[in-house]
Amino acid sequence: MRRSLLGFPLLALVLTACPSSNPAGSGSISGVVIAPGAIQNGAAGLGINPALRNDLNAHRGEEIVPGEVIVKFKPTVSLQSASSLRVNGQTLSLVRPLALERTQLYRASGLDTAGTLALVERLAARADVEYAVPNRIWRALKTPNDPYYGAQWHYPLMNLPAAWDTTTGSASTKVAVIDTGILPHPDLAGRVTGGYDFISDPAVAGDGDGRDSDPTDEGDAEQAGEPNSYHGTHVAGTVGAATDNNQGVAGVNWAAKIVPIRVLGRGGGTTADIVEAIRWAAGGSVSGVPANPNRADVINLSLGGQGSCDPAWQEAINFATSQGAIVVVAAGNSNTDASGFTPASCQKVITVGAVGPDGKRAPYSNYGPRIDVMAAGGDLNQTFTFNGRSYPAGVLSTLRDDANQKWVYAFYQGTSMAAPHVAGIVSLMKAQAPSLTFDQALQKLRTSATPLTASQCNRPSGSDCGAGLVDAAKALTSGSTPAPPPPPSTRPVTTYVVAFFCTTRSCLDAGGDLAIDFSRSKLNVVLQTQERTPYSIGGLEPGTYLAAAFQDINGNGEYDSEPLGAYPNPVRVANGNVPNIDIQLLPYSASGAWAQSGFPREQVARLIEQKLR
Ligand SMILES: [Ca+2]
Ligand SMILES: [Ca+2]
Ligand SMILES: [Ca+2]
Ligand SMILES: [Ca+2]
Repeated sequence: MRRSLLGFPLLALVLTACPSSNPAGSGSISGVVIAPGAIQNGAAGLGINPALRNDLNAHRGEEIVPGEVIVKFKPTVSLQSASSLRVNGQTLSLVRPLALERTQLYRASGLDTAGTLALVERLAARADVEYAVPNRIWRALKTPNDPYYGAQWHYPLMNLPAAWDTTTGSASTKVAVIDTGILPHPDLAGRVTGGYDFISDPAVAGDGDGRDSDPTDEGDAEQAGEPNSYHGTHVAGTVGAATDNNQGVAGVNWAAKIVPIRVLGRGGGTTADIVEAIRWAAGGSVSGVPANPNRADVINLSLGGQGSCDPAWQEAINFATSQGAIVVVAAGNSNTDASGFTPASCQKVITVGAVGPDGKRAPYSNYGPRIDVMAAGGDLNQTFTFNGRSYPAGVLSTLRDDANQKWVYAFYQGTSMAAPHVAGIVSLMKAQAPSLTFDQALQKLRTSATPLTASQCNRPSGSDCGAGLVDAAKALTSGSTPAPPPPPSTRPVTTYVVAFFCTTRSCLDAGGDLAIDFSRSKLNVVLQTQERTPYSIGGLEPGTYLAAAFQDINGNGEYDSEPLGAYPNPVRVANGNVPNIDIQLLPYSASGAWAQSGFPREQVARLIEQKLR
């Protein structure tokens, strides 16, 4: 069985062995390169803080070694004379000098934690002491054992490992994911409960009927040849993939149940279906639909579109909030003010913008006064390295590769990916405080966030990125928390768009193989910065072309086996421009499933090399 690239059989080609360059024509094609996952309808490092303060309150609640104190003396003191100290009726004997200037570790016997802290306070008050601190016990932050966890840079960026030391969630918390439905991905096993399919139009639903109790994702591709996004499965995996199970990826919440509610099918979803889904998610009744036994504590809406919030949306959200559900929404991916988007502009929602791996606003993310907080949404135009392999810096979660019929883990970018991080964190907050209200959750998220500067937000003011990047550890505790680890180092991605010259009108030869003359094909390099990045390839002689896109993820100057994408039909070019030849890149998987082994790598690489030289 031949592999196919969006319908094109891929095999060794009819090779025209004439590398001489042909005269350029006056034709061209243009369109946009679409990043993976764009949805229809818009849609144990220790961060040790040595706490050089002698404020006792700063150490309350910390785990310390009873009786042990670290003392730094002022420069005038001879350490020779400090082999023992007498303070507060206690004798402290020297344990050892520390590899810090004028600093020694002392121990007193018979002290409990409170006694030790009192001793620290007395020592700190001495004229010859620069500082005294308890010998605090630190533990490795909770990191899950999932093999691809290390590629999930987006969790440390939001300080989740430190948050997981406080809580990894509660099985009694429920998070409704209102999206394209769900697939039975093995790394979601045991994490999903209940749900419903609210798509009332059978043609949109693709499952042969209107509303039903099975929220399985039947696909959202509008036309044959387009990939299904399985967006809801990716979003659900971020909220709560099966975690610490030695498989795949980790999720934000390790215990909460995900309630999948399907509203987006072929070409998107409708206001009528979505507002009823929101109401039902929060425990409200909807005519013709059985009562929801899994009332949501948190509702994630990684969808939306242009237009300010209309009364139907607002009424549904008000109802959900009145029932105690906290609604988290994506800000939108149009690099514009979120106030012109729904549900981002609604009241009583937590509106989430996206940052890339560098903590800066992602180039696609909406901004403006309606943004509450920022979260990791990824930037597929940057790459990072994990275990010696380069990956695009998207958000890594659960997905399906239809072409190879495999469960995979793949990188998507978008505010759709940022929102479920926050929904997951709010669900962790709900595990700690089940009665947490919308206002309390929003306040806590905002006050604990790390503000973005104007430069980081790429706006005149950092406040266009709301209160800043969510810090999960700070949002979950009132005590001191370690700072998040530094972000991964990244490099930009190069995108190549190629117009392959076909030697037949179908681009196939009699045997069904691709019929391409590489010497008459043209290539362009595109700097991809948005969900939909314009491209054009000029100098085309009249003929039939196959338009495709590739990326160089590992920065070696050659395109990689994934991601790739192709326009599904041959393109006829005469002496003018052929517009709207839009190329959807397939997702990039951590597990390598989209690699198209039959594709003529060497020939395309040669084309790229010629262009780059
Ligand atoms: Ca149905
Ligand atoms: Ca269904
Ligand atoms: Ca897992
Ligand atoms: Ca490469």
